[in-house]
Amino acid sequence: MKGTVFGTQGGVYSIHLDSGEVMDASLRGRLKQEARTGDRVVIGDRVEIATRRDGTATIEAVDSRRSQIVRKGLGGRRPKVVAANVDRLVVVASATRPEPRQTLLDRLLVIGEADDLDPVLVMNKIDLVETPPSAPCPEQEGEEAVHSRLIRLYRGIGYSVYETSALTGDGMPELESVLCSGTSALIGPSGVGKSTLLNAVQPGLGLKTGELSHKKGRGRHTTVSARMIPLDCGGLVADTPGFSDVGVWGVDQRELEGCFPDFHPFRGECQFRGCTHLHEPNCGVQAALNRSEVDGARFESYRGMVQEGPGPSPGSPQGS
Ligand SMILES: Nc1nc2c(ncn2[C@@H]2O[C@H](COP(=O)(O)OP(=O)(O)OP(=O)(O)O)[C@@H](O)[C@H]2O)c(=O)[nH]1
Ligand SMILES: [Mg+2]
Ligand SMILES: [Zn+2]
Repeated sequence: MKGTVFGTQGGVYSIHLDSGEVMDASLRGRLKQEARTGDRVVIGDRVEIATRRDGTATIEAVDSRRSQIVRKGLGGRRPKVVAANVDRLVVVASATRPEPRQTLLDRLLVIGEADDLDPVLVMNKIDLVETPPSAPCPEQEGEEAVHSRLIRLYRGIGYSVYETSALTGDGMPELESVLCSGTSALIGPSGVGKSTLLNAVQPGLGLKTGELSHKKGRGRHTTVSARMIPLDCGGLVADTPGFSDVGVWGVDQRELEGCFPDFHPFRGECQFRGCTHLHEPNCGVQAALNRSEVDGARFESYRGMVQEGPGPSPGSPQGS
């Protein structure tokens, strides 16, 4: 019997069989060995299930993945496969509480670009920053707010940016139309409202959500394990645990450069083939940067990722 892994917890895998039935299964011995080092079975994986006479079920085999979302913690922690066979990466940030951080968003977008996951961006909690039309707009006097600058930046690059409020429902129909087709995965920092957004898309899901910590206004890592959720409207969507930092795994420099669509129009102007845009003379991307046609902070994100290097691959034995 074939099925898809919808959840994993403590060695128990929740499987949705293609027949529509839902069952728990454990890993077959051989796979268990591999699981210890290799993220062998994650949500979204297509698996072969066998049932024993006593009614228990085991995962006998795992299909090769069409795509996988990989993230690594900073500080050399082993990379982790978050979800498999996803069509679309939905990067979620909040306009405030917590404040959006561009370095983190750039990295998450690169993860999406590297695996051709059509990344889109959600700027949630827009209700906390909206100024009523009648009130004088404080933003016109001072500097542009961080979230507004980021929305403008990413739209300028060509990304779809959805401004939402799970609280008031603003922007939700647009987000729903994205999530209701294919398989999406929501990723982003803790506390931005990933689970709350899904509860709003489908009332009754009852996903656990958490208040921010009062002191730092950060999320409290409420969602502890990733889950695949079938939406009544047709899509499949993964809710994943938030995190505070993310490295970019396994993307080497040549590939990385291709993960910045904002560099593309200028690459043709580089004098050297395979230009890294970091130190070569007559570089089209550097020239665009000097003309402010490439965002300075985006370029710094790129430089940081190149310097960090590709790191180990997921599933490689620890310490190698
Ligand atoms: N004002 C406002 N608050 C929101 C909105 N969306 C979520 N929140 C609140 O933000 C807090 C965190 O929401 P969660 O859904 O738990 O955040 P999460 O991204 O799933 O967090 P992790 O599971 O820790 O990764 C909760 O107190 C929510 O009520 C929104 O659109 N507006
Ligand atoms: Mg959550
Ligand atoms: Zn160049």
